[in-house]
Amino acid sequence: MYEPQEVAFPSAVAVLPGPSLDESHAYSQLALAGVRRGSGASPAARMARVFIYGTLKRGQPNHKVLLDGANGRAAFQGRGRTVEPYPLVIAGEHNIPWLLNLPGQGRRVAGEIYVVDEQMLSFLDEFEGCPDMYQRTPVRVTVLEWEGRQGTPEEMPATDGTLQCFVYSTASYAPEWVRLPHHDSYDSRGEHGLPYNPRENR
Ligand code: PCA
Repeated sequence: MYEPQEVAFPSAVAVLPGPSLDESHAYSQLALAGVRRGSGASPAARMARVFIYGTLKRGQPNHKVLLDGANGRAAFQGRGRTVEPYPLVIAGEHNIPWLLNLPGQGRRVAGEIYVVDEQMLSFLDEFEGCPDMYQRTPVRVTVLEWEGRQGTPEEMPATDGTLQCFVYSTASYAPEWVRLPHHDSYDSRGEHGLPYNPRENR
């Protein structure tokens, strides 16, 4: 478990430090613009940034779970690409996208950056079968488009244009998956011809 970092609002200006992948930096230190806390939440409720590259993206089959307030809160902040390349493959009988935790192989992967509350983070852990199927790991992302709230420097990318986020990647995959085609931007209906099979159809 992680210790919540209590930071007085709004004085802290947290510029994310360099290349360290200490996962604590994937947590936002402030309550977030566009994400209202539930009435029972503490004022220091911690938010986390998540890099979404697969079926949770806008227009993809599972995006609706991010919009459902019953799961918690999620706010779109922008788009980016992983700093490191990773193999993003579509595998298994249900054509599921997987970011293999092999930094340095594959391609720089495009995705969306969200800030989520702890309820949504727990929901996503469960939804993604974490830690058995995917593991939630830190990743550094180059921000390409930013819609985070103006005037909150805490939430902006560091001066080098990168942000640290969580990502659902996997280290528990069949070895032959590394040899599947590597994608750089997932679309269930892409030319690969491997549309995602939604859970309700399985
Ligand atoms: N859902 C997560 C991981 C892969 C998937 O389909 C995502 O969209 O980032």
